[in-house]
Amino acid sequence: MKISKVSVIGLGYIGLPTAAVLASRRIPVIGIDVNDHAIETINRGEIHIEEPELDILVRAAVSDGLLRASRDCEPADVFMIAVPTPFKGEHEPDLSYIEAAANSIAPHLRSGNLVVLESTSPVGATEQLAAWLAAARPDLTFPATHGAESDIRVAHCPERVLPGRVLHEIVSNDRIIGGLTPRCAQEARGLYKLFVAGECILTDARTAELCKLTENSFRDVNIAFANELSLICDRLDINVWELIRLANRHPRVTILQPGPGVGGHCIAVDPWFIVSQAPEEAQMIATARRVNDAKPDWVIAQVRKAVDEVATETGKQPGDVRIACLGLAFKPDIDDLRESPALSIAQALAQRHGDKLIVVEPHIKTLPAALANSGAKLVSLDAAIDAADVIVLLVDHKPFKAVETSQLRGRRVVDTRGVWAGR
Ligand code: SAJ
Repeated sequence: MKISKVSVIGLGYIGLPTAAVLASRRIPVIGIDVNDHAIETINRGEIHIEEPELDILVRAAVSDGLLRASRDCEPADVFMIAVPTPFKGEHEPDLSYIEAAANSIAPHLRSGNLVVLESTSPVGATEQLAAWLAAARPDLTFPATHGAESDIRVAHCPERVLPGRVLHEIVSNDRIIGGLTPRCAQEARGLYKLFVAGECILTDARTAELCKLTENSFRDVNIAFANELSLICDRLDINVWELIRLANRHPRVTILQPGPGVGGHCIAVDPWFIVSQAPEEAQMIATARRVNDAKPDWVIAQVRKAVDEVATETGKQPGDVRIACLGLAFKPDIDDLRESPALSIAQALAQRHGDKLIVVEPHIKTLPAALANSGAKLVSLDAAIDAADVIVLLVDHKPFKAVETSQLRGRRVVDTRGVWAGR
């Protein structure tokens, strides 16, 4: 298949780097998004998200005329869908963004086109996507009815990149490509081979869907184990960071790190897709989700305990004790606040402490809406350490790691990431 133009639907954390990397391989790309701010920013050659080196790539792609963003879809050889797949209600997957993408692509489809779903999806979503396209375009044939001879090829190739390392991993990671037919998978491999140095391994779409969910569930279960250990250690008065360091000296033990909870739009979401499709079987996956989801409340209780101790020692009212939250992002050295446990902890503390809460987040310029009218203030790291009675380390951002423990003298510290407590 000749690929002379690719359309990427969804210009977020996955779609924009994918579009930029394709453009860097001299493939003309049009990016489609519903967010006007994103479109305008990209068309100026700038970026609306933070990801190392992405700005350089986007600037070059736009100035070379190889990347353009728009609200409106147009004909292309390949359509790559990278839209969100959140959950709704009782953790059931919400495919409405994929459906909207299908509706925007459908009028522009031509025989010979390839449609690839990159969004993390429940099992069956790729078949559903093809069904939506087929319903909108009865004049074209699709794999469900015409197999290898179909006019339109549809495949799932789940993204697997780690925020903060996207541009490296987008090229170096192996890719799992699941086709609705083997021919669909082979054509999709032709696309990925344009920029992927890792191996492209072919399978069917349903296996590829569950493969991605499995990877993130595996990580979630392992983080839940670490988080549970942190509770056990607190109960038994043992330093969990030292414990894990020592246990990991065993040649077959690799325990992850406890934290304030699991955030982001992937690991805190995807395991629920498995639970919702196999609720009776997915016992451990569901329990891990609950363990990780309960961690922020445990941290809040730890902070309350520290606040009460300060209040007793100083004679202050607990509501007057000054708390500094270090970090709001869902993981270190990024600006992404989505599903961030750090943000939900700060929000809960702001409800009680209002203007006595100070926040440090080096990756943002203004407080997010969740904290905007709470009285909380965004300050510098030094100002926060100076002013706080209780310091709550929520994210292991680089500047926080550089703080000397001597600077913390006289303050209560709740260190959810082991930055100082683990030294
Ligand atoms: N976390 C811990 N302890 C750890 C590791 C992580 O508490 O030892 C927390 C982080 O702080 C964060 C959350 O887990 O709140 C998730 O962070 P992460 O770095 O594990 O993963 P994500 O969500 O940034 O990216 C994951 C990756 N999946 C796997 O590693 C299996 C990535 O490769 C996927 O592409 C991405 O999900 C996705 O988009 O699905």
